[in-house]
Amino acid sequence: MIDRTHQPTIVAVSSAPGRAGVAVLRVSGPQTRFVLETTAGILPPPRVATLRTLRDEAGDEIDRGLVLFFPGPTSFTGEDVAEFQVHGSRAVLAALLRRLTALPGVRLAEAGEFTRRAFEAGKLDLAAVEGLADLIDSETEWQRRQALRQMEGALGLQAGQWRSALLEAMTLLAAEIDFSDEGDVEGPLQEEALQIAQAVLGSLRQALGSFSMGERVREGFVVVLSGPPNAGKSSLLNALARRDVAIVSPVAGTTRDALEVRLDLDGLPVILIDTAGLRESADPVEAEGVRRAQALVERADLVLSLRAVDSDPFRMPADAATLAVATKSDLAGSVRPDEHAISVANGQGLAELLSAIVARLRGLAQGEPALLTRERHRAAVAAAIEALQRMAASPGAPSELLAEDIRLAVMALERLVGRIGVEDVLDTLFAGFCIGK
Ligand SMILES: Nc1nc2c(ncn2[C@@H]2O[C@H](COP(=O)(O)OP(=O)(O)OP(=O)(O)O)[C@@H](O)[C@H]2O)c(=O)[nH]1
Ligand SMILES: [Mg+2]
Repeated sequence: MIDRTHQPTIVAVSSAPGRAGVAVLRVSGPQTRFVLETTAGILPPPRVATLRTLRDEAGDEIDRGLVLFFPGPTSFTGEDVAEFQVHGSRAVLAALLRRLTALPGVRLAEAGEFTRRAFEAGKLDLAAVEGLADLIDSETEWQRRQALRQMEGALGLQAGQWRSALLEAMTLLAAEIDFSDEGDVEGPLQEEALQIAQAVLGSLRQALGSFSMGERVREGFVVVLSGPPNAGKSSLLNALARRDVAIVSPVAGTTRDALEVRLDLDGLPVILIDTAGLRESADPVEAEGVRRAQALVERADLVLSLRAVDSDPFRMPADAATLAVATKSDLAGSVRPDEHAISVANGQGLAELLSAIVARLRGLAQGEPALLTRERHRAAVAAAIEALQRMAASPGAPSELLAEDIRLAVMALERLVGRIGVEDVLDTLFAGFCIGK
């Protein structure tokens, strides 16, 4: 345990900045009781919201509000924690912060410092901290569910199960090494260890399979609008965004730069990207736009391939990652059976197109929220898989060698939950939190 008695006590506004009915100010550290007693009178009973008048050093009233005291170690950070729920005005918060930070041993918190202390006290593992960060950033229902599950420790729990199974296999191999005489063939204990490793390997592979979905839900599904000039791509972007984002005009080649909007489609986070109309162009700027459009199509999760009903219907091949869309259905023309007919002019087919997009993206998902959501998770699990695959491919090899592969796999899992090799990850992660988290 680290000695925290001389750690500074930190204070920060934990609610969003700006005017609000109520704002929350948090305090954590050894001076918390003193902070409460000097500003809010006698210490309130633990975990009971208590109405108090908050006073400055001259005894003048700053505000009235609810005060809560969470004694350590059963608090968020593991230290003594206090919460002030006061009126959410700039002046109240400024006066209260001035008062608190003037007390000895108290200073303003740095970004993510509350969560960092919680992590250091063992209240959250690294994956849970990442889940908390994602939950605070979550904008759609799928993001919320995935982040919540991770914050509640689903990945940490699973990693712990993998790890203890592997440690059991390691023990078996150690016994095998102890009991076997020189020149002996490797025996039943090694066999048993290999079986355990195989089972863990299967489970790791399954988790790895959820990564691409986890990453998509965290970062957003990329849906690209593609097609010839004047197909109505920018018009559709504006209609789906319900905002006038992109310039629309009858001039072919209007859009050059890719424009993106973030949408919440039935709980799925989507990054919808409008691109330049595809055609040969002598204009270097337009040609660059077309090149970028093609590159975006390559990395899209779903491409909406647009053409106007009054254009040649057989020009555009569609594939699995494409939805064919016939635009301007209010005009005379033809629609192929595989096309979704829409009109931005009269709204026809837009709701159906949205449902089709959601159905396609949902089809990429398995039922449960994904376990792996970041490149860091993928890399750690892939490293564990690599080590165990090597082991599984060498039955009968000296148990010392197999034990080394298990050790490497266990190390990878320790990195996953942040037991080792965390400093650089922590610095970037906590820097991404706001002050007061
Ligand atoms: N009648 C009708 N006209 C439409 C519809 N959608 C778009 N248009 C018109 O078609 C023209 C081209 O629309 P845009 O949305 O700019 O087409 P685009 O595909 O973005 O074109 P580029 O950016 O040049 O590649 C504009 O004059 C729009 O008003 C529609 O549903 N019905
Ligand atoms: Mg356009």
